[in-house]
Amino acid sequence: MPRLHGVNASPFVRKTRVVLEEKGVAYELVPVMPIGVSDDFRRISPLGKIPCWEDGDYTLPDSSCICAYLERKHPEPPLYPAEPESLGRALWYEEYGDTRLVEVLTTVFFQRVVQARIMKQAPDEERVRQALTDLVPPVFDYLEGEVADADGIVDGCFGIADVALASPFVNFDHAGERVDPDRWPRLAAYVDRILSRPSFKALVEEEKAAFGTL
Ligand SMILES: N[C@@H](CCC(=O)N[C@@H](CS)C(=O)NCC(=O)O)C(=O)O
Repeated sequence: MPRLHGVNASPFVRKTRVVLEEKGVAYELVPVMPIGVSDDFRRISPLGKIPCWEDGDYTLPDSSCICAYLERKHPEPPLYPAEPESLGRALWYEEYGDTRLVEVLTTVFFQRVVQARIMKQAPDEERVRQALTDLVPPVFDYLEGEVADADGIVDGCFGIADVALASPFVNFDHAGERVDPDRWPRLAAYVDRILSRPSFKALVEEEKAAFGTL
């Protein structure tokens, strides 16, 4: 059976697992914490990052590479638009989710969950406050103007863009934060809609049990 190396809390591992769930691909999750990784792991993931895919002799790091590979390997249901302009938009939102959104939302997650719950040290609430007041609002303002009242952000169809955009919001939720529906009503509804898909729900329950945030 193919193996996915990584741990749950990572928005990139979650993104890949949701794609695997949506496509109905069976796999084994091999726990790898991305700190001080072994030489063996670095051979299959040269940047030392999670996730990394392994199927027999074939190995592939990076969530975006793995998800694109899975799309070709298991085409149904399609998660990437066929039309060039739509595909371009989907890849842009995936990139935005993986970079800016992960950066601002996981700052809060790192302090409240990793630092406080896992490392048992006082969270830096000043950093959290700064993230929530300075970094998060411009990102949410942008997304509020982009999301649709539909199954997905690109052409109204659920796909890779929605998986990548919604995944970091699970970390935000673990940190006790949600999108304020009074300030960003379309974004709040969009995130709720995507995270209520069975593929996300099962993983989120598993994570909440592990983090004690149920
Ligand atoms: N672009 C990569 C990013 C992966 C990534 O940054 N993973 C984090 C965990 S959330 C990691 O492994 N960090 C360890 C490090 O940066 O050394 C992807 O999409 O898979």
